[in-house]
Amino acid sequence: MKITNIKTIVTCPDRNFVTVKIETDAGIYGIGDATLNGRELSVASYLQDHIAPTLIGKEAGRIEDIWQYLYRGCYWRRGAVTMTAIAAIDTALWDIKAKAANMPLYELLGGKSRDGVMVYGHANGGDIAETVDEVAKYKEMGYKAIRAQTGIPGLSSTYGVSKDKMYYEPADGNLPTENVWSTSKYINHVPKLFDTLRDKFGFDVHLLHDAHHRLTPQEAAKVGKSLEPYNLFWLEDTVPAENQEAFRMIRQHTTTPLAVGEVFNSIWDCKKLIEEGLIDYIRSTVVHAGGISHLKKIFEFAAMHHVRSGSHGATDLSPVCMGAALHLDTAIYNFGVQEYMRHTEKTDEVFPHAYTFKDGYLYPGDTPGHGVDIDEKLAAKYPYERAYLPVNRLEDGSMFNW
Ligand code: KDG
Ligand code: MG
Repeated sequence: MKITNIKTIVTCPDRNFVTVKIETDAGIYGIGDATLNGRELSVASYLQDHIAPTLIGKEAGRIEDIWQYLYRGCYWRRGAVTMTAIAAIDTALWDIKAKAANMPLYELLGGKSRDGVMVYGHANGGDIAETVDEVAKYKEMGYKAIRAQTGIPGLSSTYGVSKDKMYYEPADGNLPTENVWSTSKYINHVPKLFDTLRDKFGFDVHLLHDAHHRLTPQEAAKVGKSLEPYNLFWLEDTVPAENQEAFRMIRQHTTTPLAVGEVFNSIWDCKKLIEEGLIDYIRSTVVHAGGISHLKKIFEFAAMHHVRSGSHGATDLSPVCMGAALHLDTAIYNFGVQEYMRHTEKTDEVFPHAYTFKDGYLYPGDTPGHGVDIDEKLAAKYPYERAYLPVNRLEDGSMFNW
């Protein structure tokens, strides 16, 4: 089965998504997500201008060889744009292989290790009372795990606290929005949120929190320690993990479980974090970490070191990524949790999918492949709209500096 055509589809049904579609001479096609929030067109060009011409005529079933060809063959290894493009090709090829075998993808990845995939949703409010109301809504919908974020008194906006409640869209504006951040204000406020939530909802629901890479190691250690009485499922993205050693300091001072990895694109971003047991959850996902082939290797390496998966699943990762991630989540044995921010109705119409939500779990469905498709005609109705992720400054006007 040879690759005959590769299309890159850019569409904006409420937000931008990039999708790659690989067609074969057997009439089977596969699709992969290539969305990189705020940098979508760079990946589209990488796919269309650089990758597509090299793969026409190649054997579609040689997934590992094509992965290595794209990773090693281009000389310029890694990087978010490259790895997102490779991920999209890899996902589409796994989709083709599973469709050709007439099997849901999880069967090719080793079969089911679990029946359903526990997911967490985002409850966020401008203040603690509003966040409490949002957590109550997620509980009513059946969620077993809920991420809680709140605005910080004295700061006019906080990244991760969106106006939309059921979707999470941090990208906006024709030019980047600028947010102001104060760690001291945050550190004093966040334990109050979890104190109120545990008081109101007890300890039967998993609570998670994301610090969005805003802390120094010392500050992260302090936040982790202050949240210990509330028994969090995890504390996410405390420090930017470019310096993996920084997690040693946090680890020594707190037993709050640590999660990181949504911006990682390769095993080399987390090798030390995993092998030294500095984290509890690795949050990389299919679209940004080299596709199913590479993410599976990361998760298997993590399994050897008591680290579980917790894949990123914000609204800016398309339903194609979600579908693929759910098959991998279903197959691996060291699964932890899967993030699930719902997509808007318009997005779901463009990407019909087999996965379903019930009672706090997602189910990938049994459709051959990863179970997600793209309606190209509908997609063509929504042209790309420029949007950026916000920039952070400190109260003195300087760029956020760690
Ligand atoms: O594009 C960036 C978002 O996906 C990110 O801010 C979401 O932190 C996030 C999360 O945990 O979902
Ligand atoms: Mg995050």
